[in-house]
Amino acid sequence: MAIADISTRPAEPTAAPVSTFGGLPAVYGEGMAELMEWVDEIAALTTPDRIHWIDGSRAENDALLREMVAEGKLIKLNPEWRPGSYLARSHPSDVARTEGRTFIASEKEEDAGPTNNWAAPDAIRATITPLFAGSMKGRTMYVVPFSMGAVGGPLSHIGVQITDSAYAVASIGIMTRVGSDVLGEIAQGAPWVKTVHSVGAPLAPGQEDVAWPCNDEKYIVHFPDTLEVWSYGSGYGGNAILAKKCFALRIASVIGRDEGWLAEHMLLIRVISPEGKAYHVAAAFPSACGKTNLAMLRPTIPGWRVETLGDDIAWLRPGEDGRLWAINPEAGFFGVAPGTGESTNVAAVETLWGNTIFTNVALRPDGDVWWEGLTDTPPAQLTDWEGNPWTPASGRPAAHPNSRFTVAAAQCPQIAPDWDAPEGVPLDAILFGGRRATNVPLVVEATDWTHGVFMGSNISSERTAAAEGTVGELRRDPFAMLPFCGYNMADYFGHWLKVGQKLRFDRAPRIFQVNWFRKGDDGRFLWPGFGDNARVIDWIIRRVEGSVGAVESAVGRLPRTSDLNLEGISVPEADLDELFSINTESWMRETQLTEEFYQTFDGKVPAALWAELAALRYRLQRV
Ligand code: SAT
Ligand code: MN
Repeated sequence: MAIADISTRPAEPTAAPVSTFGGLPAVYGEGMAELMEWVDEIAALTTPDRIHWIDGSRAENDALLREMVAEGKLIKLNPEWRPGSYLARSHPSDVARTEGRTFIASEKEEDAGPTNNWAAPDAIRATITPLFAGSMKGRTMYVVPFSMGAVGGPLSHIGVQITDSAYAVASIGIMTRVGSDVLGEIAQGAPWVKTVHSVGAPLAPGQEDVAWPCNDEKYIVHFPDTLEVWSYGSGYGGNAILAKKCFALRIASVIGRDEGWLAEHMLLIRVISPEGKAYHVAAAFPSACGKTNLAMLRPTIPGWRVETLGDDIAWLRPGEDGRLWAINPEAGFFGVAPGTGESTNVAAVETLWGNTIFTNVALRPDGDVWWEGLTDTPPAQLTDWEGNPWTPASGRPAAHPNSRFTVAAAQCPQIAPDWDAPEGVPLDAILFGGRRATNVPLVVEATDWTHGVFMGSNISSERTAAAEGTVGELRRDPFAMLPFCGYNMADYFGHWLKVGQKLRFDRAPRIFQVNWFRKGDDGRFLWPGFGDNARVIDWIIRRVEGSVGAVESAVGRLPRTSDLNLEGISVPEADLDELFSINTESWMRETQLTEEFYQTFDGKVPAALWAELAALRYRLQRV
């Protein structure tokens, strides 16, 4: 549905009521009234100078970017190297999501659970409403209707973000489907989630703006009972692109709980075997485990191919056929730049050829960008992410460790041609990963869905590089969802079990745990990783096909060395043995840690998972 008239930025602010400023979208239908009313309400609270309804057009985006360059908020990169691309430098205090300032404001505290910051809804509204009062003064308030998943798709959901950050608007334009056809859905009565964002930096008349407005005080507040997000004070990443972690994970996990599906922190790929058969794999990894690399894997073994469907979030819904169907609700990648290079992830490097917004990376004198790991040697005369001259002798990184690229998924050279198909893809396997120096084998297959859920609930990474036979301090990140689950994680474990019951046992995806990071006694990684992880995927797919063997162990099904495709690499036999060795004593200690972790949930962890823990202990002691 088209919008006849989009409000534009007038030369002079007027005293007219903001809600009538400029043109309003000419989309009619029952649903529009509620949206208009809400926009009026937020404008009355935040008192912006202008309101701009975003239509998602190319011309609008170009104008927005031009304006940000003129205001010094973006640096246009040299089009010869990086066409259509820009560099943003954030305030040095606003460089990442702020989990300590992120709240779940459910009516009941036990619905947030021990892993979330809970706030009483009324109390936190009373705290943040005064902060939003007048917070957009002197600025433009943008109204951004967006769809997660193809517009109108059976697994898709709609949201609207109100924001006073043009950088956020440009980012949402890449990360989601934005525009007037979404308004058409709203007009026809589709439900939508309300998200409000302000950088918290009102401008007095005549006051000059800064390159990255933000506020020292930050609040990222989720209201799962009313499906709202309110974010104040930050312009960065998931704090500002509310469609991402706030909506597509925290709020969507609550919607999924109520509707019988799962919102997951997972990459999504299609693996094509040498016989040309396609399989779909979703995988959850905590941060710093190579998730983006796996999402864009280039297999080292001949005949295998990987197509990318998503790199961060997957929504999984049981289908009428008894299979679990998945979509990537996003439309772009918001990826960590450092460590992305020709040798680690060539597909990502190729994706970034142009039309990319970089944030907090280094600038080259020729107007291109650089970050640690893009090339082995840094180019000369770099400017660091804070705008200062930089050389390798500077003793600090040139790009911020959490510097990012924001780019359309469609630019990935190995994106699946049907990556945005509304119905998604049926899953064949689910992987849970972690960064474990000890205990966890390179790959292990769960015996059934419940065992797989048990594995997911135990994802963790070692804080310290532990020696073989000991467990280091574990940073627990169940399902890689610890900061992203919008409700009590013990209830979430239970919901995973329930979703499994809706699948046909012979059509449910198989569940596997993987660990690319196991170390030998000497602290060496035992597995080459990267493209060779395709060898692990090979075994997983062959297990799904039923064409390769496994042996039972106390912790699940393991490949024998002869079951793995090891052609073309030389991993010493002793290393292979160690990659799959189960140290009973060390595992028993780990079960103790699991028990302590489960106990933090006040008796809410499902009995089926306690039974898995007991069964694991029984099997460990039997061997
Ligand atoms: O900033 S985001 O939340 O979008 C990315 C991340 O922290 O994982
Ligand atoms: Mn993520």
